[in-house]
Amino acid sequence: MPVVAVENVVFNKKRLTPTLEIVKQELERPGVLPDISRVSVESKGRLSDGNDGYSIKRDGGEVRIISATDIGALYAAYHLIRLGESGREIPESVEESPYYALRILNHWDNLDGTIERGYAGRSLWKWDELPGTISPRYAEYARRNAMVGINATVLNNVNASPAMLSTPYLEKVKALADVMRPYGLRVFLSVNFASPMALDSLPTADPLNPAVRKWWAGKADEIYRLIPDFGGFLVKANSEGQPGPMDFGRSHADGANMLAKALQPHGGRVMWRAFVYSPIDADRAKQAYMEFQPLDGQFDPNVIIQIKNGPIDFQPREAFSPLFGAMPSTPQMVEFQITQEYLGHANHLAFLAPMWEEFFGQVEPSSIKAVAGVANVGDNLNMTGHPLADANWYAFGRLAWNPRLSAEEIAGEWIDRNLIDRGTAPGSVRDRLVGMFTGSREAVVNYMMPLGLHHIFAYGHHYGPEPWCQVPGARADWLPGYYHQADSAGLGFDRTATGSDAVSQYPEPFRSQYADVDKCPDGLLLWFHHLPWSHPMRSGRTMWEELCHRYTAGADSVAGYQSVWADARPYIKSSTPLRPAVAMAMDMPADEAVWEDVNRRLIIQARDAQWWKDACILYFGQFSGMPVPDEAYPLHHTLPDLRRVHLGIDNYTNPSSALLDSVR
Ligand code: BDP
Repeated sequence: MPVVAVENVVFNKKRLTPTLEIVKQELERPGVLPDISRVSVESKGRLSDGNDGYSIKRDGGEVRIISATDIGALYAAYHLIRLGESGREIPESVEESPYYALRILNHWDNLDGTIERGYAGRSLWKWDELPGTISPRYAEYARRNAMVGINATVLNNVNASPAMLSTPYLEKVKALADVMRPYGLRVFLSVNFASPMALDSLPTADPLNPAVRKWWAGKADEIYRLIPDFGGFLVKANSEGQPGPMDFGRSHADGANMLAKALQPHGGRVMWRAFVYSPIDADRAKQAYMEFQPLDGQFDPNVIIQIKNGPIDFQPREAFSPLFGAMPSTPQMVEFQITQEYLGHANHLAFLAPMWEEFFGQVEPSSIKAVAGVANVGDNLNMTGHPLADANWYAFGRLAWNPRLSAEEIAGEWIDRNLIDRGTAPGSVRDRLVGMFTGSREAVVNYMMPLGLHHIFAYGHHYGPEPWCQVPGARADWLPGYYHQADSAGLGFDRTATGSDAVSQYPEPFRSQYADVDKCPDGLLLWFHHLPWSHPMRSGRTMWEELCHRYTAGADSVAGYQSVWADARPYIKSSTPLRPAVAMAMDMPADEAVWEDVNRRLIIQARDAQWWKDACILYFGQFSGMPVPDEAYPLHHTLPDLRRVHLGIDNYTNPSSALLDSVR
């Protein structure tokens, strides 16, 4: 295909805003748009609150972009670039507008440079250098968000340091906001509810105390003086030891509304998280609903309740959280996790669009107001650790823009753009890559926690299997036994009326479906039911056999990824924008370096899958009293060996491939 540089990008304005300057630079990059000689951009140029949609009209080699806002024009430019880079024709007419007005990343970055549950290096934000030194990576980051339509970012961890709101840090935040603004990225901050006490020695953080309210109003004024388009606050309160209004005998609504009132004069908003579970008797899966549902209607209009997709915690598969739809008078948003805390960190390929597609199949997209994703971004060369994990950042943005896109479409788009050239790679190579992506999340579910099992990880780092894990003094609901309930009678958590009755929190038709063992989907069976090992499954297998079958299938699929990847090797684009996580041999071309990096991780993933399979089959086999079916052999490890594996890792790093060597 002939590649013609766009010679002419013309605007309906003489003076270009910083955003339109970016539009110009992007479209004028040589080779970006095949066959296009002229682009005219008509942006009405309203700064904010307009819809950032756009239309694109093509007439032969000429393209017109029409948008209400400059950011809309930027999104249109990236749309054109996406088409160009993925080898697609520019259609005669494109009409796009974002489904959700707020499409936001949540960083769990700490001020000391570590990232909670981050696996792509250290924080991208170099707080020590800011505001004086502005790393070029900030703009690179903002650009990558704008390319997929993400328009907001929370810079710091929900386990928030009060120092985030101190004046020196706010000046650093301002510097970041200034870089991100032209890319349409609005900055938000996570706040620590006890900040007035920690920063200014107030005797209380009681949300009804006038001095506390004044403190927050003053802090909001200070922030908006520095950052006029500041987005607002994200709050984790009274959860996992974080301070909150309940420390002062007040409710979540009291706390959220106090912050909302401080932000309201400036147009800011509060995202108040519903991730709460106290060590009480109730099933952890029920607690957020119990605590929040009764508060429906009590929140100020600029408060939005941020709910994790599932009721436990970002497991490979969860039922959706029953809180969705249960607070009709309160705006809600979903929190997805892009970083793979429970899905193999940056070592495993787990393309997450199918998980989010599944969520939107259960929770009607129009019933929520916004979408947040916990970022998988760090300061690795490629920002995502696993080179293919960029596809999850991308998929999050695409689905926040349009939740009706299919996982398969998104995978295809991403692969064509980043991995292979559709024109030269054989269709079968592309099809197998797409299949590897779209099947990878189910593969992880199968080799880690099939049939609705959940949270059977090793304590703390959430990487390897430890269904046997016991930690003296630990909270029961942080330990696997709480969730799998394995005994000689069977396996799984009874959440029906005979058990915790969590099913009763679901609306129909889900309630009846989940409660009925014959109607409950296989993928959620052990989430909702404690079933005998001999329970007959739809497949004709017993539950025990099915469990072994799934573990085997999961491990087999990921072992097969290495051949898919080997076949793709000659076709990886030399122009791939992907990079390895860390600098590889300096003389290695990008495509080779990326290929090698991914290959290394696929090998780790296959070994880890075997580890999971062996650990779970051998451990649960002690209870089932039934033989391991032939298809599950060979098992590579013994249970006593696996029980000796204790990963020397913390929350922040990827386990090394040498992990299991000690037990071989
Ligand atoms: C869990 C993480 C923990 C987070 C917490 C949260 O293990 O590190 O702080 O969620 O979302 O997934 O607040």
